[in-house]
Amino acid sequence: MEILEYYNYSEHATYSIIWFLPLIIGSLFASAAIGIGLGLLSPSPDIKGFAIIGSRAAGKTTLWNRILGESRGGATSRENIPARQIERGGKTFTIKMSKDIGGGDGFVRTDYDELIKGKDFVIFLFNGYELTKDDEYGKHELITVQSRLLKLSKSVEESSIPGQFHIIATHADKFLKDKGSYETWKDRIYEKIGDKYFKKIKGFDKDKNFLLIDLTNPNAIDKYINENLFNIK
Ligand SMILES: Nc1nc2c(ncn2[C@@H]2O[C@H](COP(=O)(O)OP(=O)(O)OP(=O)(O)O)[C@@H](O)[C@H]2O)c(=O)[nH]1
Ligand SMILES: [Mg+2]
Repeated sequence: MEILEYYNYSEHATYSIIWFLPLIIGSLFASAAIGIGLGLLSPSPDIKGFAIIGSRAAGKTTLWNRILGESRGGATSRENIPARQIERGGKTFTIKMSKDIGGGDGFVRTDYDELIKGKDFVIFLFNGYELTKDDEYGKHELITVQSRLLKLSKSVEESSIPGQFHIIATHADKFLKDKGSYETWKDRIYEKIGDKYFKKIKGFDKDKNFLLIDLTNPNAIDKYINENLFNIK
């Protein structure tokens, strides 16, 4: 009896499979198509888009050079960075098309919004050493940074990248004498610029989004790029 029931059951199951076979195959195709569609819509984690902006001679080209393995020099006007593949930590990443732009005020109006749109991460650089000085250059750098941060807050608001940015004071080598003074200088620069300029930027967290860097140290820069831009630990 038990055996009969077993056969009856399996027979019924076989018929069901035959009846529902077209449906099963159809839904398999449908889910594969949805999967491919979603894959096309949401970028793979290996596709990265960066915008690097900031004041004059802050180190934008130096950082791009390190990311791309190039050695361009001199003040920049506007250089296209075509989409390309790069190797990092044994992995291949695709970099979205971007631009290396100069640090003059004129580029803020013409290029910032366009550059930030559609990117995954924005890096804002300024000359931290210059900003700590009390002469006219220091004052100019301070005003430039304050006004650019206000602009950055609007661009971040309009894009979909809250929290996905770094504000970096460069030229740290010029005033950091020992590792112990890192936090002190970071605080000094932060206070000089003013809390309110940073806090306007959606998702800003001083510990996560504000850094002090020496761009002349290739090992330190590679570490920064790997860990922060490509998630390679
Ligand atoms: N000491 C020191 N020099 C730096 C640092 N970062 C950049 N430099 C130097 O500063 C100069 C300007 O660097 P760039 O990378 O050309 O700066 P940029 O922001 O692209 O400048 P523009 O295109 O003119 O806006 C170069 O001589 C760099 O080598 C740093 O952290 N420390
Ligand atoms: Mg440049």
